[in-house]
Amino acid sequence: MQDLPIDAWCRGLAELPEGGFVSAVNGYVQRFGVATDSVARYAFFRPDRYTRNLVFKNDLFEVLLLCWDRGTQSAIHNHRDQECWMVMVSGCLEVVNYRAEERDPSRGHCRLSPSSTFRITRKRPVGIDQDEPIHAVFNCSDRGERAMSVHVYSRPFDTCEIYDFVAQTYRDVRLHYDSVYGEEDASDAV
Ligand code: CSS
Ligand code: FE2
Repeated sequence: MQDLPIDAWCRGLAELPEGGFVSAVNGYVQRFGVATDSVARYAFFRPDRYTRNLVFKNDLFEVLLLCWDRGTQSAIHNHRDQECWMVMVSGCLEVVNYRAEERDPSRGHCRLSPSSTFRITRKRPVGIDQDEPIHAVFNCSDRGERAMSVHVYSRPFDTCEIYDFVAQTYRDVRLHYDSVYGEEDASDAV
């Protein structure tokens, strides 16, 4: 695997053909990693939650740098039926997948069961399995270090469903950027 600076990595993605984009990205993330020292201008951490930092966006896909401080994790969520790839820049993430056992949209009810767990490392980028689209993500880095991951979403989406495992409910939430092209976006930050 060859590491590229993040801006060159995004330009390479943008050159992939739109027809067959999914398999082209599968190959691309296996061949090219993101150089850790190239992401500093996009990296904003918060101690209480992970941050979403926009690096590149066109009609077909967006690239975000997600910054995971010690102990942070995502809610249980989905990706609106969009494709997602995750590439580690530093540290390690653990993904817990869930299966929807029963769902009643009329009352926002969904009962989940955990299905599988896996880790993403620099050597092992992953695509989210469209058959298991509900997941939560944890920073599982050794010695409680920070983690950074690059996420490709195709097509871009700005809402998702989040799930409450215990209450067996789910609802739509809007997704926000904490920074856009390296600028902290106070108006849009949650
Ligand atoms: N999908 C989450 C990150 S965990 S895969 C997000 O975009 O915020
Ligand atoms: Fe996700």
